Amino acid sequence: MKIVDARVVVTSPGRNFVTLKVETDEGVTGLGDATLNGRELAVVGYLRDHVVPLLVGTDPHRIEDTWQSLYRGAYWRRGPVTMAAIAAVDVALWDIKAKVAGLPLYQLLGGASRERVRTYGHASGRDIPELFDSIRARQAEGYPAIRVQTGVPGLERVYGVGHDAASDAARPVVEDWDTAAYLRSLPGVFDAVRQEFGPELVLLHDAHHRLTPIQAARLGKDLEPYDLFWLEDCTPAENQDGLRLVRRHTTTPLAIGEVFNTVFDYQTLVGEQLIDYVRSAVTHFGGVSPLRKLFDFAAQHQIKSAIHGPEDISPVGMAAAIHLDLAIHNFGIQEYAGHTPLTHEVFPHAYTFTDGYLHPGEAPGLGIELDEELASAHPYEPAYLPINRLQDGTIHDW
Ligand code: EZ4
Ligand code: CO
Repeated sequence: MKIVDARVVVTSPGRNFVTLKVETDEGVTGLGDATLNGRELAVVGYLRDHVVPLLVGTDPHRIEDTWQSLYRGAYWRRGPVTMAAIAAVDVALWDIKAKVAGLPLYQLLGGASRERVRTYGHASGRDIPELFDSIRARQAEGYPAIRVQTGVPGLERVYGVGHDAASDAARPVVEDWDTAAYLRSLPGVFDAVRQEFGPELVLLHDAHHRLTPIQAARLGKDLEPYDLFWLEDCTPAENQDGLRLVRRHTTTPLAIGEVFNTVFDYQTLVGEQLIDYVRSAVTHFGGVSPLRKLFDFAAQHQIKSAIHGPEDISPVGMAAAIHLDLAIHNFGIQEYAGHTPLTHEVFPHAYTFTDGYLHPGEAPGLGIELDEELASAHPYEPAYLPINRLQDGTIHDW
């Protein structure tokens, strides 16, 4: 079997998505997600100019060898553009192999370790009443766990709260930020949520990398009475050593990794069990092959999976995630923000979301298709995440 062509399709049925379609001489095709939110076209160029010419003529069954040749052969290792491009190839080749076998991908990954995949959804509100309404809406959709984000008194606009969360402007919107006000207000928000919704509702919170380790340690301690499932991205983790300080001071479980792209980003965090959940997405971590290795490494340290699942991971990336979620033993939870109805039309899929749980379905391969005609009717639109500035105008961490 040989790869005869590979094409990159960019479409924006709500968000921008980059999809690689690999074609073989036997007519079997495979899809992979290469969407890097806000830097989409850099990955398109990387794939079209430097990866597709190398793929044509190779054996699609040699997934590990192809991965190693793209990773090591590039000389320039790691980085989100490179790893998103390699991820798309890896996932497309797994799709092809599973289709040839006539099995859903999860069967090739060891088969189901559970009946269904638990998810969490997003609730947010500028104030407490709006937040409660949002939590009730997620509960009505069946979500068994809910991420809670709120406005901060004195701040006009906070990321992910009360407006379309991620990429929403052709130039970055400026949002303001005040860490002290955030640290003062958040414990009271969780106190109110617990009083209204009781002790059993599974609650999460994402700090979006905005704190120093000592601030994160304090927040983790202050949130302990509210029994969070996790506190996510409490501090920028390029400096993995910083998590030692956070960990020493709080028993609030910690989740990190949505911006990471190789196992090297996790060496200290996992090796010293400084976190409880690894957040990397198939799409940004080089594909199913390396993410499965990360989960095995994490399992040795009692750390579980929690694959990133915002709207800016395409349904192709989501399908790959759900197959892994079903198969691995140390599954924790799957983030699931859902997609626009048009996105579901552009990417018809076998996976289902029922009563807050996902299942990859039984179609051979990933169980996903791309309607190229509909995709081409919705071309790329420049879109960037907002940026944070402090009150004096200084740029702040995410
Ligand atoms: O900000 O996907 O946990 N989820 C998140 C997301 C990210 C966006 C960035 O593109 O933090 O909302
Ligand atoms: Co996050």
